[in-house]
Amino acid sequence: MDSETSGGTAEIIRFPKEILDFSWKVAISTPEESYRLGFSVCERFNLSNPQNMMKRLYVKPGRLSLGTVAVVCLVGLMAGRSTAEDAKKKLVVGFSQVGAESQWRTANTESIKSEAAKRGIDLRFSDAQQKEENQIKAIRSFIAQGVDVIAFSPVVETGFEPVLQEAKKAGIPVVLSDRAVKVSDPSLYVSFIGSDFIEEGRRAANEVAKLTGGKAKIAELVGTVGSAPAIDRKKGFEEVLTKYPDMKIIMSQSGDFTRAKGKEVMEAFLKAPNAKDINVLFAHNDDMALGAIQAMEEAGIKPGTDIKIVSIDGVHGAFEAMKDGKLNVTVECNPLLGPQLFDLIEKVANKQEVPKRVVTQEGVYEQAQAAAELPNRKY
Ligand code: GYE
Repeated sequence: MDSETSGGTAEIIRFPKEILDFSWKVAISTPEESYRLGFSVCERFNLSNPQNMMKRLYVKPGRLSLGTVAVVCLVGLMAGRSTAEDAKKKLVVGFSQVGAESQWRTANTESIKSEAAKRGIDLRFSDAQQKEENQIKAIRSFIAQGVDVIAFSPVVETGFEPVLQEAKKAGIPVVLSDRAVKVSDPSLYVSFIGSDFIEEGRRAANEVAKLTGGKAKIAELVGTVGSAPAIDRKKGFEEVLTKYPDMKIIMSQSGDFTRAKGKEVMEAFLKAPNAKDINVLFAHNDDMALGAIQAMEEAGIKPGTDIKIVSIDGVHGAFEAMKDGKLNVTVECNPLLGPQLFDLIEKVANKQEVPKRVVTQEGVYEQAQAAAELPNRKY
């Protein structure tokens, strides 16, 4: 008999040997032993209030009848328990993550996994290693598994329309986490939770203006090409630059949101003929800024002083670098989306109304605040 579908008695059928063993041992034991045995079985099966139950059994006369009563009680309690469990079927969620490219991402993954565990959700987690094709494959596999809800953080904005149509056809709702997609049919996802990346870009540019008095020759380390945060952070940053005629981006290249590529691209920037003009680095995330700091130090340049650095995320490493005077500003982007994400997912699974867009709350941190703020940072 299939225990998932058969209701109360299925749980009993799963443990017949333990039940029989218990019944037999109780029948041949002294009352004290039977009490102890019964107590341990109650604990083994996680039955509620074993103490009371065994007290009740203990006062029954005769060892054989005690054993019988014990088994009957156990059967009843376990049947009740499994019925309750069946009624509360686990929610199955498929989550396709971008990868493990940055400290931000690692914190985001941890937040999602721990929140799912806390809520007893069956999370099918898949890491796309920053490749869109892996993500499409993962989503297809979630559809084939018949999960209740699909959530994902799209590596890039475009190219997901066909697979999202497949999910829609299968009747599986999709929630976007952290990054957006561009689709012609907005009904292909139910909700999108994440930061306002355009606003982050604006905040970064305002900080550059503050640091330089509005005179900046900027090298820009762009995030993953085609990703929502790279597109929108650039957009917000450039929007503010239009107000400052003496602030210009003089070099711009993608470092794919990783520390290693951030370092590599910064090395190339520093070899350019106009490298001496750079007085600001704007990095679309902290990891790339941290890689660039290393490149500057190796080239004998003082990061944070010779070249001012503004980046986005607010990870621990950025606060450490600010404390050491090597990074000037980090614009916060909160990765701890787990609790809010699963609030949304649970509502979606229960067919409740959810907002199409949920924006996370974030701040900006300057060097002078770093030491005091560091112990409070959760990622
Ligand atoms: O800024 C970066 C990560 O999508 C907001 O992705 C996220 C970005 C984050 O790799 O560090």
